Amino acid sequence: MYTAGAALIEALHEAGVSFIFANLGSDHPAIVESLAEASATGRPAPRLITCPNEMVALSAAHGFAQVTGRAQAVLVHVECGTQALAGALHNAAKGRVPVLIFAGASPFTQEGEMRGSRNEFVQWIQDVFDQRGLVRGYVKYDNELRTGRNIKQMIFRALQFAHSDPKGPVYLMAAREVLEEDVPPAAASPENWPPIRPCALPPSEVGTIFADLLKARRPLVVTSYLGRNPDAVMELIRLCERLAIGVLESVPSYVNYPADAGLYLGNQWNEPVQNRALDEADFVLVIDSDVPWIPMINKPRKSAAIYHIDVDPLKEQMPLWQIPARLVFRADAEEALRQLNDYLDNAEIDEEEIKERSAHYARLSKARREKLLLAERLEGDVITPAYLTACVKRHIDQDTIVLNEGITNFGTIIDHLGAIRSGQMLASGGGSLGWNGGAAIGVKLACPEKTVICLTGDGSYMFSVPSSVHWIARRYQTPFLQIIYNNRGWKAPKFSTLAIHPDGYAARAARRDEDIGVSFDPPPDYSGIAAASGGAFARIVRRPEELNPALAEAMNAVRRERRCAVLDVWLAHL
Ligand SMILES: Cc1ncc(C[n+]2csc(CCOP(=O)(O)OP(=O)(O)O)c2C)c(N)n1
Ligand SMILES: [Mg+2]
Repeated sequence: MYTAGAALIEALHEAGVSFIFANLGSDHPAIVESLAEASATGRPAPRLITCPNEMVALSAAHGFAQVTGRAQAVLVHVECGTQALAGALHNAAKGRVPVLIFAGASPFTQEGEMRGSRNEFVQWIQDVFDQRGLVRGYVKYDNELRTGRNIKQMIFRALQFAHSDPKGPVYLMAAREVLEEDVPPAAASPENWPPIRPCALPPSEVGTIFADLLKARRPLVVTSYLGRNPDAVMELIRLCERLAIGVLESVPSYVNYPADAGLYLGNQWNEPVQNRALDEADFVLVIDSDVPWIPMINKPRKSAAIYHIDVDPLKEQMPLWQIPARLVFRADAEEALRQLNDYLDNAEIDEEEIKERSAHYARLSKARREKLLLAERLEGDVITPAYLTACVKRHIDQDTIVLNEGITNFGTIIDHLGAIRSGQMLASGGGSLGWNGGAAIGVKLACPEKTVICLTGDGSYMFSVPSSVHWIARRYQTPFLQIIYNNRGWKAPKFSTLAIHPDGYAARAARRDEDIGVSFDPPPDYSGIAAASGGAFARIVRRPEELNPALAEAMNAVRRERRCAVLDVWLAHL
């Protein structure tokens, strides 16, 4: 016999969970006790990472899963800790990232009827009617463990949900009495709850897609998160190169195509302009994208043949969604692209047409890269986001992973990083700010041999709870470099207001350099926060000539001294 808490830890270990990102409370004695026992007796168990903030804990599990595909555990305190997961839960859900969240629940007995019965005042305060309801809009599966006797089965089933496409967070909770229950070991094995195998296209439809594709003069792929699977990128390259199909990324959260390829036509974000490649396209294959374009201003022409392949084509968590696709498929990008590539082996292809098209896209792509190079030139004595990113790029090797939470500089960062390897750049995939610091910890725990660099807005740095992040980073030795694109405030909400009220009071006030509620003047000492909480190398960079020496020192701190570095780089005021 052992406790249900011990069975839970054993189940996590057996399921391949390496880390428990934990913020503890009165609900966790059985778990803390069984981890201490495992450590004392040499029994294998996941490693507990103490996380002073829940959002950071979940962001760390998010980053870990993005680079490994594997859900880690996040342990939080009853309903309070669940609430404190905050926007990180939104990010994991929207980014379709697998994570297992476990929360305790207030004990359900109050007179010592069972081990674990209430003995602290707060257990009356923290008892709520619908704890699982707090997360239900964001998790793929939620349940309460009512006995320790099938706790392993329940953990394996929750992980099966988390790891099956569309992937996402799952939530389990259990009261203290349940976790304290003495239970016999259960003969359950995670192999009996395998994730669902990837879906393919119906074979009869592959020819239908090709009928339009082979007729097209300007075929285009639009994608955002296909690159979460590097093998899907390989298949996409094979298809696009064979048929000379252009590739446009839309708010990419992964590297979906090598940026130096002649078929790569760049990325789009919120720009209120019609994208030329999208306008010219007569065939558009949307693969794995939540927002392939924003149709008010930017969309394909009416006559374009649009096909849509996605792990989540219905966008089941989005109340409003539609693109005018002829056919829609729920399929795994790698599988579907491989089917298309196999079909291609026997298709009749007009090689002249392909030559013409390759040359056309290569011209567009070259012009784009030349324009980007021009933008990287420094003029005057203000550091521009393009210049900054180009300087960072010089420090990036094949073992570097960049985390992008650049907000209004998101697209600029992608443009000027010019990532060419899948996995080299990640974004959260969600819309709740503050992912980057925690995610860097998770990425570094998953890939200790990689260099991790976060590029973040100043607002997003504050959202990321840097005091917690840098304390964890030092404690668990996950050094990374964080570069703050400091425009002294929130530029995005200013853009939003000016887009709707271009000549209103706010716009006029902004033109007079008055604050409309978005400025951080006087700004905090951002890098000082990291130095104080985690001993990070800290530097403020205000002038262009200071940038490269500071970058070199910061890289040295991360790679040689193995400590975090934060560069607070001042850009033009928002
Ligand atoms: C948790 C959360 N709160 C608020 C917002 C709204 N929001 C979107 S962008 C933004 C500004 C971010 O500031 P910063 O990181 O400095 O980037 P900048 O806009 O200056 O480029 C805000 C507040 C959000 N997306 N998420
Ligand atoms: Mg800012």
